[in-house]
Amino acid sequence: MLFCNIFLTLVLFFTFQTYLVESAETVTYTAPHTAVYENTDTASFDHTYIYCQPTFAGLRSPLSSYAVVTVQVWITHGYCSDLGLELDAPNGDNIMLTNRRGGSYSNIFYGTLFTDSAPYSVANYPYSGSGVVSPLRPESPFSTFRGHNPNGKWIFYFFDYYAGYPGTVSRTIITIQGKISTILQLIEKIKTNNKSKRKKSTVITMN
Ligand SMILES: [Ca+2]
Repeated sequence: MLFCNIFLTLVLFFTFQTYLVESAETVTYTAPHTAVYENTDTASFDHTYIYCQPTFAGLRSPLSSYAVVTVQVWITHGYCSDLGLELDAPNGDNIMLTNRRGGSYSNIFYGTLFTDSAPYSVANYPYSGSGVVSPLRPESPFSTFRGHNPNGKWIFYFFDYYAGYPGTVSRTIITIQGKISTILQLIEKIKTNNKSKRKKSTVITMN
């Protein structure tokens, strides 16, 4: 099995790869800490991989421990377990969003939002038919990227591991939200105040 995976990887890397065109992509900054990358290029792939390279700039670094990263994809595919999706951060950290999931069903990932807050993981969702499943947690959490500089070039890969049944991607959205929500900010403030009070109290007791 290991040999099989290595062989497939080698075949994929020596196969022609396509970059989703830059003219179809935009990055929108809605706040100093939030960026939305969207690529509407359409490309088909079978037994190869394609990719896009969003570049983010001006985000607060490092990503806070509350940062939320999500990815939404629109991929038509007749046999979804052919697929692998991988997101690489500028520092080289990477996670798999899906790795050979969805069995023989079609179009499971046509509109899927991958988010750490989804009730089901892509790995344990009870797939029982064709059609979009959303939202899903990725194979490894997006929180992997917290604590690192989000600015720079990210790479998002679309793999198709087996010949036959091509995939077609028509839209990709990657969102990085580094800003702490108002409620979380309030909770943090209360925690900080409580710690401060406890420290003062300890000092008084010792004196
Ligand atoms: Ca295929």
